[in-house]
Amino acid sequence: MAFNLQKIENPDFYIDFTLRKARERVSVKSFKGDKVAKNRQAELIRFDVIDTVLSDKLRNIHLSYPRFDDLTDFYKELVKITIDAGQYKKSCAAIKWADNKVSFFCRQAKSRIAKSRDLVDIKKTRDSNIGRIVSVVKQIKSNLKYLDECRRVFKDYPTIKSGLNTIALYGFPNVGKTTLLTKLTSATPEISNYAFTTKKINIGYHEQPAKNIKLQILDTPGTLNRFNKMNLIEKQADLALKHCADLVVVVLDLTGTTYLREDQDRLLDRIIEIKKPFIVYLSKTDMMDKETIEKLQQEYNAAGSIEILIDGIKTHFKKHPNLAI
Ligand SMILES: Nc1nc2c(ncn2[C@@H]2O[C@H](COP(=O)(O)OP(=O)(O)OP(=O)(O)O)[C@@H](O)[C@H]2O)c(=O)[nH]1
Ligand SMILES: [Mg+2]
Repeated sequence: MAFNLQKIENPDFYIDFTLRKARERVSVKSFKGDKVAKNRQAELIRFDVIDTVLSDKLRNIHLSYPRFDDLTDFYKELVKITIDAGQYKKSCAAIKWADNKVSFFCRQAKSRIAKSRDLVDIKKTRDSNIGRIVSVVKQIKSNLKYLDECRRVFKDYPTIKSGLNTIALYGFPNVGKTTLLTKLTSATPEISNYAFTTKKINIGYHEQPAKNIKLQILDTPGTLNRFNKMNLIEKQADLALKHCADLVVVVLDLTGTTYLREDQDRLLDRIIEIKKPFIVYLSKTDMMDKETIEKLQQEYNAAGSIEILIDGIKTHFKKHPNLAI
């Protein structure tokens, strides 16, 4: 999972859980002094428990759900296309507001109870502040619900690490991108002889510790030449390409068994348009004769084997002194 998020419950769950914990704590304590003193001690403990337990729950939510502004560009864009970013921000802020309010009412109640010499006043203070706390938590009902909906969407986000040399495998459906990922890394995603097998971004790591090489390789779902009417899966691939890839490997299947060469050529224009460095890789060369491979290698300045591709990748990253390779 890209974000480590906990399941969110409804307000009644948090309220019941907290008040029960507070009741349990108060009931096991024995208090000293007259009736007023005993009640005062009990209610001070009750609000201590309410503050700790409820704030803990709310704080866990607003700390674990990432602030939109802290997200990388890739996740910001992904959030924008998969959920309502405005409503997400508002919901996070509402949880924080509720957390502060709960603590405020607990402090207010404790301060008044500590000074009170009157049993009725102590009970009144307790009931009115518990009432306010319950009302605060009920007020964020729709925000809690929305954040839990977001959690279900976030669950399917790819976990793309920042700070690693990242390569995106890009190309038409069925051309052999996932097969290439399995040759470069130990990832084992599904490979099938039909288009659109890959429906999410598969991630693998190519590591050669002795040579200080660590590459993050993103196998993107197959794309077609329809940049203005992409579905969500294609949009994800496009975002990974734009925001995460330091280098793109364009996988071309020029065996004539899948897509037309002219159509596949247009993907190269796309890469040039978004100004990404790229290497062309010819897949399925075992289905071609030697002369054809040599001709295509020259025409596209392409890698016609996995060894040549790895050499090309190394050469590319060596030219970037900031990168680890
Ligand atoms: N002969 C041969 N077949 C290959 C090669 N690479 C892939 N294939 C076959 O081509 C088909 C598609 O391979 P995938 O790796 O799933 O292709 P993909 O580009 O990831 O496909 P999508 O996920 O649908 O976009 C499978 O049947 C593979 O076995 C290759 O180098 N040679
Ligand atoms: Mg695939």
